[in-house]
Order: sequence, then C-alpha cells, then structure tokens
Amino acid sequence: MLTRIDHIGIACRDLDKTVEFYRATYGFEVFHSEVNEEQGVREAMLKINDTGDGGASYLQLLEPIREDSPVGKWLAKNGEGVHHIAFGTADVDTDSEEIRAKGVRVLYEQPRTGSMGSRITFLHPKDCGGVLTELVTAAGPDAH
Ligand code: CMX
Ligand code: CO
Repeated sequence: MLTRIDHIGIACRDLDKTVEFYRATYGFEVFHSEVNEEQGVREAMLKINDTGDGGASYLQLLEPIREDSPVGKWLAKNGEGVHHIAFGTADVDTDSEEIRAKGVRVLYEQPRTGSMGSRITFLHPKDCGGVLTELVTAAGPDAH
C-alpha cells in the first residue's frame, strides 16, 4: 500500500546553488546527501515533514554526474524543474508487482538502491500521464 508522498525529485544543474536557494528562501536544511553512481546523480534530501506511516516527505534535489544519465538527458531537453514524484510504501516489491499486473511498465525487474539505503523502482512516465513515478521503501528509521 502506498502511504505517503516520499519525495518530489527536482533536477538542477548546480546542486550547491539549489540547496542554498531552498535554505535561503524557505529555511529547509539538508538532511542527507550522497552520490548514487548507478542512478548518475549527486543529490540532497531536504526533509519537509514526518508522515503518519512512520516515514517522511522530502524534496530530492538532483544534479547529474553524467550527461547520458536520466537526469542529464532530461535537463538537456527540459531545463531545470520537477523531474519525478515518489510514493512511499512498506513493501515496494509487492506494490510494484501489483502495479505491473495492471499493465503499467515498471522499469526494473527488481528494486534498486535509492537515497539513504532505500529500495526503489520507477513506473514509465508514458504509462502515468507524463509523470515519472518512483516507488520507495525506506531502509529504516535510522538509515541516513
Ligand atoms: N518525466 C516525464 N516524461 C519523461 C521523463 C520524466 N522525468 N523522462 C523522459 N520522459 C519522456 C520523454 O519526454 C520522452 O517523451 P517523448 O517521446 O514524447 O519525447 C520519453 O519519456 C522518452 O524519453 P527519453 O528522453 O528518450 O529517455 P529514455 O527513454 O532514455 O528514459 C526513462 C526515460 C523514464 C526510462 C528514464 O528517465 C529512467 O530510467 N528513469 C528512471 C531512473 C531515474 O530517473 N533516475 C534518476 C532519479 C534517481 C532517484 O530518484 O533516486
Ligand atoms: Co527519487
């Protein structure tokens, strides 16, 4: 069951400048940052609020580390902006298989590693009304 908006993914060209915009404008602080080589991004997670399912909602600021990565390709075509949304679930395996059975393309056979040791998969934007949609199971309350 999908129980929260886990994050909104925002593509940017300069992560440090974008982090500073969110800090100076809204007062949001970096909760966690990392490089995810497999996804081709340097990223910062800004925690916005805890959620009733024991998780939290974040903004995920994404800077590509390779031009041919999903975020690099998307930025070249669209410029900076909202890249994807992510729903949180306690069981990404079951939820993604249920969604696949409804005829929506799930991009990975098995979930991969996302921010803070989470397990993630993506639904094809062409099957989701133009919205690239991620499903996330957090690693645990202490994982960051
Ligand atoms: N939102 C909406 N539509 C998108 C999109 C996005 N983020 N990215 C691509 N598309 C659309 C394109 O506009 C294009 O549409 P048209 O054919 O109408 O022009 C179509 O999808 C194909 O796009 P493409 O540029 O040829 O890109 P690819 O098919 O090579 O890749 C996708 C698209 C979704 C398969 C790829 O971006 C992907 O694998 N994404 C999942 C991984 C990811 O995004 N990782 C970064 C975030 C990591 C994280 O959140 O932790
Ligand atoms: Co994401």
